[in-house]
Amino acid sequence: MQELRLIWRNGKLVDWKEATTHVLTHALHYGTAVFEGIRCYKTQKGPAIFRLKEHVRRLFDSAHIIKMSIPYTPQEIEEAIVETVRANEVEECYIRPVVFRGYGEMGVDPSRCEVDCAIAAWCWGAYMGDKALKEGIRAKISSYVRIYANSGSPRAKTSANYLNSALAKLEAKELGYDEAILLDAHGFVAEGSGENIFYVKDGVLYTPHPYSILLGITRDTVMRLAEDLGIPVRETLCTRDDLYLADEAFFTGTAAEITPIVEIDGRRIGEGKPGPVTRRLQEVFFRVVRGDEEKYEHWLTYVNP
Ligand code: PPE
Repeated sequence: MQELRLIWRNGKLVDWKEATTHVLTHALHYGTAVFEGIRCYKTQKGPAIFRLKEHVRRLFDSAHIIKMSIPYTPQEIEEAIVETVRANEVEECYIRPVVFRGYGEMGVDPSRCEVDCAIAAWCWGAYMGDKALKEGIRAKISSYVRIYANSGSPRAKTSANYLNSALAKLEAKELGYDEAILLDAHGFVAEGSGENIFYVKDGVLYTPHPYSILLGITRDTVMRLAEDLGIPVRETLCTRDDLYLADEAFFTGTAAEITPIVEIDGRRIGEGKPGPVTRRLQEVFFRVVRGDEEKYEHWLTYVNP
């Protein structure tokens, strides 16, 4: 990781190396944390944070689900995020707000542990490498089932959920694939270890129904861009066969952006290379996040207005 200079911690900016925590922090033992991943892109008007409000809203929603009260208002967190990027003087970065049950009492019950907040940022290029964005990646249906709505909370971006993701990712990589695709408890396609998934069939763009997935902000962005481009979009129950027989497939996420999938379980997807709909959406997406599409400028928060 390329370190930056400052991290926001409970209301003030501290030195990168000083943003530490006790080994008996509740979240470290029990996963009681919520976080966000947000990108800030270089634009003609300086660094701009993409869909800041929506990310902060999801942070508060995640905290609400796990009954953790954030001791700041959403507006204060938004301002702190902007301040963190500004203070680090970067043109582009990935931003990681994290709110967690801190040091206090051991035992599963989190209620007597203080709520600790931090916002860090670092420079993070293409999630699976530049080649992945251009040429696509190979994915494997995981043997791990995506956590389902009554055993965790797929809708909340909690740290605890990411053991499920980490196990799936490790398995996929050990088997020689780049990424995992997790099915839900009913056997329908859910999402990647850190991405939502889409596929194209006969000109229609499909994505799994919202029940067992993190409702991605990039997913929402892509659905809106597709609609505006006149591409029909459907949320659906989707099986692995739907993926095998798709004309195109891709992952979306803040980190992964729009990453084409060209092979699943040893089966070529479409022509085995990023398809025209995927490429078109990638093109528009990168114009939007870099502030080159006026129509979507309201999604950008300029760091130095
Ligand atoms: N599903 C999962 C499980 C997920 O982790 C992400 C984001 C998404 C969907 C897409 O959500 P959105 O970023 O709002 O479009 N994963 C974050 C963390 C990745 C990591 O390795 O850390 C991210 O992309 O920032």
